[in-house]
Amino acid sequence: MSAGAIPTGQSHVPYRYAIAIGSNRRGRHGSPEREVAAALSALAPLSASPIIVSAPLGPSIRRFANAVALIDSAEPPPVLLARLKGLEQRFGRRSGQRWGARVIDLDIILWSGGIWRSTGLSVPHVAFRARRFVLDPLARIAPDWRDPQTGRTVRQLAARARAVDRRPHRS
Ligand code: A4P
Ligand code: MG
Repeated sequence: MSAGAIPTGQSHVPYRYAIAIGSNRRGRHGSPEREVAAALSALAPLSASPIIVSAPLGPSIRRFANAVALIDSAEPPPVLLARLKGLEQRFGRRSGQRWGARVIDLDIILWSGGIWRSTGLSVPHVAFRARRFVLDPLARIAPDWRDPQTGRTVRQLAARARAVDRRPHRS
């Protein structure tokens, strides 16, 4: 296990993952908040953050519901990603425009194995350090998890992202 990883404690399952969940479109479960709640149930997490509402980052105009879940799994990252994509399909996510409105988006943020890079998959997630809609809920459930790339804890990354948000904007 690399230095940036967190131990999985007494668990018999080899890997721990932090999964970010986002929705900004109604689906068969109802509102985006309900879609996120249903995804949390489907993932059967060890722990789950509260569901937050966040302003959209990027071109979408619809507000998002977001949450983060911690799960233990024997699946290596590409196998877990395939399962998450299957779950997105079951929730009725249509493929198409990147960053478009979506019933559910499931991203792997961190895993206990440190850094993973393969075609179409990077863990840690490349953008999570700048995203309060990931860091704020993640800090509620895993503040001491260390990012293996920067050596910073989730608590520190969340504080930095908040500080960036507070900076006066120049136009
Ligand atoms: N991929 C690479 N690394 C990963 C990873 N760690 N986890 C690849 C998951 N997927 C990963 O993702 C595109 C491809 O990224 C995947 O096929 C996978 O091989 P996608 O989910 O199919 O498409 P996407 O969601 O449109 O792209 P992406 O990159 O996940 O979008 P983002 O960056 O997550 O942005 N604003 C708020 N407030 N809240 C949000 O949740 N989400 C987005 C989506 C934009 N703005 C938002 C939110
Ligand atoms: Mg995604």
